Amino acid sequence: MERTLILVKPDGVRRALVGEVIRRFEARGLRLAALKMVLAGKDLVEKHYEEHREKPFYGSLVEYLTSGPVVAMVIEGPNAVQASRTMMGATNALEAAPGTIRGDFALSIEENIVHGSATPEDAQREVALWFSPDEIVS
Ligand code: IDP
Ligand code: MG
Repeated sequence: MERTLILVKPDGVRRALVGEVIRRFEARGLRLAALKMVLAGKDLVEKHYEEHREKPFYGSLVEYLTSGPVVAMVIEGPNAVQASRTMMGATNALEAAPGTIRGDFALSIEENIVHGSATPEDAQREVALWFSPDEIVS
């Protein structure tokens, strides 16, 4: 059993893909353990993406993530991190395989609909960053 953090990013919310993203994870057998809509502040997003602080796209990335509400969720199941990453597809949506969320709904390397933790260690850190323990339902 594993938990991971998923965000429907502001472009996904604007394009009304929240239900579609949740539907796919649930249909696959991953269980929702927490769910909320958040207008994320700069501080939270900067912490979330701190690994990218030195990248040339960091400023633009933080602006994108704070450009509107995101829907944050914790999903759980066996190998939830790997399973959800595979379902999301490649970071560059142009290269994401059809059948993946990014491959079906996006074309951009930046505006790519969803975030999912990349490793179980990242997942632990990110779940704790976005949710307090009492918001997660076992
Ligand atoms: P991931 O979301 O697939 O884990 P990361 O490399 O962790 O990809 O990058 C985080 C986010 O930063 C991406 O989802 C995307 O929104 C954005 N991003 C990544 N690489 C680039 C880039 O080269 N240009 C612009 N935005 C990028
Ligand atoms: Mg990443």
